[in-house]
Amino acid sequence: MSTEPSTALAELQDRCNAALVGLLGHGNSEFAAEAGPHLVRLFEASAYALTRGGKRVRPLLVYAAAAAVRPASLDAGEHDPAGIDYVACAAEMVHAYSLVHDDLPAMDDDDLRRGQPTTHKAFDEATAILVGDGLQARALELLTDAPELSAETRLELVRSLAAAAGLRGMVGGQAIDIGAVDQSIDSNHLETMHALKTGALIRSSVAMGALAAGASDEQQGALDDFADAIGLAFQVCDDILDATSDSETLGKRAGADQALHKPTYVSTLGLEVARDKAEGLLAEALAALESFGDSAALLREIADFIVHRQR
Ligand code: GRG
Repeated sequence: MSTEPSTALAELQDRCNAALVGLLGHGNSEFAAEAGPHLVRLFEASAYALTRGGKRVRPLLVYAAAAAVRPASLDAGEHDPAGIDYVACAAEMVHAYSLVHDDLPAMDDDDLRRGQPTTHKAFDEATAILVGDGLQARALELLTDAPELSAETRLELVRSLAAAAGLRGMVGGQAIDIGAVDQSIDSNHLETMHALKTGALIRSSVAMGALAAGASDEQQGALDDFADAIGLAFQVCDDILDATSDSETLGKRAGADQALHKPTYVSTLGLEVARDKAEGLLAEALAALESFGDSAALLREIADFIVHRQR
């Protein structure tokens, strides 16, 4: 059981952090400086939202899924970001955008994120909206530019990420979430909401890593099963942490779901059943990886970390 990422995962987090800085800023600082102080500020706000803190779960899933299919896919990229880094960063950019918008007054209205003031507090609301819009667009641009990948693969990657982020994915789930405030919903309805709001991007991160590494249909199917189970486990654990931890440990407001009258796995199932559910989903996720043998070691470590993390 691991509450912190293993050394291998920490190295991939570092790799992703370096790539994020390069791929957000590449060629942009001169461009922004020429365009004036407002654009410079927007780039600063984008870097603030993207590069400060965060567990990097989605990029880790991209790297680990690629490694499960083709371990050599992680070999390059020590200096210049490789194709897989572009894909990992695209997943993180969409995630970071969703957090910036989720924290806005019209959404959850939060002041704290990743242990720092939320982007609209550190900058202003209009800037935070533009940061989200810009990060989402940049993510798709990265997929179209990803080196070493064929045009067909890039197109499939764009399709996967755009679908996961959109009306039938994360944004659709957010709409259900907003509508569920003050409502008591059954666990099936809760599952549908989270499959879209949180699960779709997690599923796409795994699928994109596999796609970039040239997965067969059979491998992709097994990884979808893994992703569905671990995506739901991620949300169950997020609800448990929201109910049981504190804001300093989480780096975001603890107890937010209860304060906002949102139904959660804890409010719907109770704490103990929610904990059992998370462990059951972890077992399901690990079972889906059986055919991969040792090449899925990183995916197993991430799954364990997702379920046993403290923040
Ligand atoms: C307003 C146009 C518009 C769109 C809104 C806000 C939004 C789209 C969707 C919300 C999706 C969302 C924020 C889901 C929450 C998922 C979740 C549990 C996030 C926390 O993820 P972690 O724990 O965070 O991986 P770190 O900070 O570690 O990256």
